[in-house]
Amino acid sequence: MLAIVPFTSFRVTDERCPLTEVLTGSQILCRVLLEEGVDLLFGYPGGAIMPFYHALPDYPGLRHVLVRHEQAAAHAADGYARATGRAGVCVATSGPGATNLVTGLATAHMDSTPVVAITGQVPRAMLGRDAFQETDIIGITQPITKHSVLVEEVEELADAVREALAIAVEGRPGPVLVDIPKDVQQAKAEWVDGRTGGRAEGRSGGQADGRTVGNEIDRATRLIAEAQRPLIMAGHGIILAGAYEELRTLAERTGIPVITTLLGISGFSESHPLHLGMPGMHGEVHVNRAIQQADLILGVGLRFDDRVTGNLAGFARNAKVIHVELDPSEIGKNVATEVGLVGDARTILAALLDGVAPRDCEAWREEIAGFMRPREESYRGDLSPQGILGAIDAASDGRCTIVSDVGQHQMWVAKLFPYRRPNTHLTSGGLGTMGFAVPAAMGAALARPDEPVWAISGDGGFQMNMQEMATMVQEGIPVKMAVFNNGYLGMVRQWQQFFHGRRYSATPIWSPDYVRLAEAYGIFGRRVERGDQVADAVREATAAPGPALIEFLIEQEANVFPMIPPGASLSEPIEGEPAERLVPA
Ligand SMILES: Cc1ncc(C[n+]2csc(CCOP(=O)(O)OP(=O)(O)O)c2C)c(N)n1
Repeated sequence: MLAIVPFTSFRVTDERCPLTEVLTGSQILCRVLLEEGVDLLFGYPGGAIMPFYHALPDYPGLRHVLVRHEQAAAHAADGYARATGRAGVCVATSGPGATNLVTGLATAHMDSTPVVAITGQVPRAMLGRDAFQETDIIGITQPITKHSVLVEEVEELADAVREALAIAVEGRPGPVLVDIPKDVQQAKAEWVDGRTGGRAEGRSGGQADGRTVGNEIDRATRLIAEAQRPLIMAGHGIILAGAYEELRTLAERTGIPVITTLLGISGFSESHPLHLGMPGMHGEVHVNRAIQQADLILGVGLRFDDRVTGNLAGFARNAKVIHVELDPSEIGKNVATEVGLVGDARTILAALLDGVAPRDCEAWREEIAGFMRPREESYRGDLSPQGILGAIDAASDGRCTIVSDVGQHQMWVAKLFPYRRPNTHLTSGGLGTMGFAVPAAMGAALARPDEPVWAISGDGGFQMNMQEMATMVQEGIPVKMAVFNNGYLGMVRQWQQFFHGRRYSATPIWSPDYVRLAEAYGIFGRRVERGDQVADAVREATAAPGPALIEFLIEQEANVFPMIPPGASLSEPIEGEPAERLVPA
């Protein structure tokens, strides 16, 4: 076959001599991305990144998805990363393009997901002169990235990109930004056998794993053996480490009930008899009571953040804490820790399994069962979140990924969907970013082409990134979208009802006609007003070949219960409509 070689100063030498080419920075960038296994980019072009976009068509192995807003590129890369465990890559131009990525990078940073952002920058000679579309994106993103670099020489570009992709995924994952001045993208360098020289030695450092020593494991196994009321609290680290089997085996061997935090959901099957539910602000009453009664909490891969603990002074006062965490700075940060086990959740759980003797916690589980009560939600009528989520589960034969936005629906999606398969619940936990679901679902859908991916949003969050329907149509990304339309920024309205004397300031929100909107994009659209319409609409949307949008007109003033008021402890839940708790605004 005839190979067509683009004209470069291209020199073929005999076998003993290295193959040397002269490439532009942009070509080097494309090559390195491909070599490192990247095949998908979410981005948006502009002046300072044009040399890269000029080179891109020569590398058909790099699929580029043109988003409609750079925030969506970052969230889509994040959704892809969460679904695959690989780095998601997004691209933007300098100035406004780069700053539009910021919310997405902060989201990835808070939830430890590996996103690599590649930004164009003004030419080196213009740096620091307030040039057109110049922003110090390195400075802006420093606190919300794991690492960032301004590439000052084309010879450094290849290693900078390799390093970025490696740093994003290794240890505790997180976002990395590579800022590349336009003239570095245009500059040429010799490319010798896949390298540009420079720092070919690679990087040193990185997080060593398994730093936990044996006697700490022994102390932990002893505490597990002695505890009368132990709980496992499983966080995102279970999913990031793929520690599903180890977690299940540990739970089954000891009979210890498992709590999954918002980001730990789908780390442990919800149909497992040892699964208890979600803790914290909107956690189940029996879960929070179990925490308050526990004498041991084995926290795995989580931060003990304030949404989980409530008022720290009143959190799990009878419990000793064993904290398994890859990032040592998390240990002891929020809760006092008896034993800190530093390392990857899978490695540490495997080490614990070596030492943990079989036992059961039947009496304790019975005690917890006594805390359970029928779920009380405040929606009236038959169009309930539970019914909608059940229909979504049924229409996909239990094989779908749910990406939720932020608000009341997020809590319903967290608590009411029966997650049975690993890593099938994606949401913005730490930053709580409205607008996340739709673009993140695009990334997840491209990562999981063989199953339905549902973006579930409120009418507020959906309107923050609904422009991405155009991306889905142009790129053939079959995201199924559910809008829980209650006519309010529901979660804020709920706080106004409970704590601000029902003063609904700036929370009623108008929506367009979503069915006609779907029509305008040429996609399937339905409005569901009654419970008896739910199953058909969901089935049809699932079967529709491309993206699909369903608007569910849900109860307008339904509330999420239970709720721990801000500043209160887990022992002080609001369990129903709180008329007597109203306080003046
Ligand atoms: C970008 C962003 N802005 C503001 C908020 C604050 N906030 C949290 S929940 C919420 C209301 C969400 O309303 P909606 O999307 O309609 O969902 P619902 O709560 O009604 O289910 C708001 C405004 C946020 N989390 N993110």
